Amino acid sequence: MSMTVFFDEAHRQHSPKGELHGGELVEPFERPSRIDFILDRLELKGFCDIRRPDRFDPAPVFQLHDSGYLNFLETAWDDWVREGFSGDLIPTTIPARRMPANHCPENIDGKAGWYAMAVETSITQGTWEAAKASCASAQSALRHVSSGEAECAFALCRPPGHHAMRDMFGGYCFVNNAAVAAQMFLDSGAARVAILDIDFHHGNGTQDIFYDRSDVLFISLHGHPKHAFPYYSGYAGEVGTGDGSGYNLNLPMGPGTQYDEWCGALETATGRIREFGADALVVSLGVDAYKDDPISFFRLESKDFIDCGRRISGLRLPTVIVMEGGYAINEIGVNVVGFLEGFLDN
Ligand code: Q9C
Ligand code: ZN
Repeated sequence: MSMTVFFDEAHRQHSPKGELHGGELVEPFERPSRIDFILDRLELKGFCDIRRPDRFDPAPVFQLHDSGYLNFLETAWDDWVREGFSGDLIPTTIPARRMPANHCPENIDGKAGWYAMAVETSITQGTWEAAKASCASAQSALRHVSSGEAECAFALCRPPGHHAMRDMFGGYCFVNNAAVAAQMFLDSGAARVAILDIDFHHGNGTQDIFYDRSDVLFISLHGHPKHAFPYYSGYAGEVGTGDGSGYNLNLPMGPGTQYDEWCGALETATGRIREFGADALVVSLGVDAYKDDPISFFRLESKDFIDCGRRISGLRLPTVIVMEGGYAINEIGVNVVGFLEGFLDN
């Protein structure tokens, strides 16, 4: 088995000056250099098939996301500049509990808050271009696998996607790349697709998009929302609704969780995927469960990502691996590529 990597330099166009963190604007944790560290490690480890994605296909994106939301992403920066602002676009107000919130505002600050699920994520001039290019990588990886050309592929997406809901951005995410890949697996003939999200944070966006559907099983291993972003989503009691009831599985874990416990949750997840009878798999690969991640609280070691990749590979499914989070940038390459090596080694 080999692993083709899809990646687009256009990710650099999303480079906000600041992230609202601890009452200050700090250099964003989700920064362009994350990709450089991963590319360096891929090269060192002999992953030489690195391709630029081909065209961005808007159709599955419009199928999963709200058109008003996508239009907002496309026009937000120009509206912000027209309003006379020159800093990063960060909304100040969000529709909070018990506000009627029946109308999307025309004012750009209000509009940005309407479409936000959190306010740490800045929008800049090139954000929409970068988000489309990121999604295009997931789409090309998907075509590479669904065509039967390969058993697996790695979409080195940036910005990430799993916090992006049907009509909301946040958590550094704008377009839900993993959800788009899953939908495209279905559109190319799969009957049942599983999404396994091993990023430290709950994949609230992916959960939101598929919450009422039984053709996509969503499973997330994450820091317990009592203590971790996104705080208002990710509890074990969130199991899906309507047709989707029983097709959403949240496995939250507490501060200090180590690989023995985490791996038990992973085994629960793979068992559920087998029982579901998935015929394709999307992995939301964040490596922020790593022990030294600056914004997370699990204690996985670098070798654990290798073992994790090996176990997921044991499902023997056509698989698209989509890059999500990971902020310990000095080790991000080792951890991501370790996962890929473990996956290929099985
Ligand atoms: N002030 C992903 O890993 N809040 N997103 C962090 C630091 C946002 C993480 C708290 C975390 C978002 C894709
Ligand atoms: Zn994360």
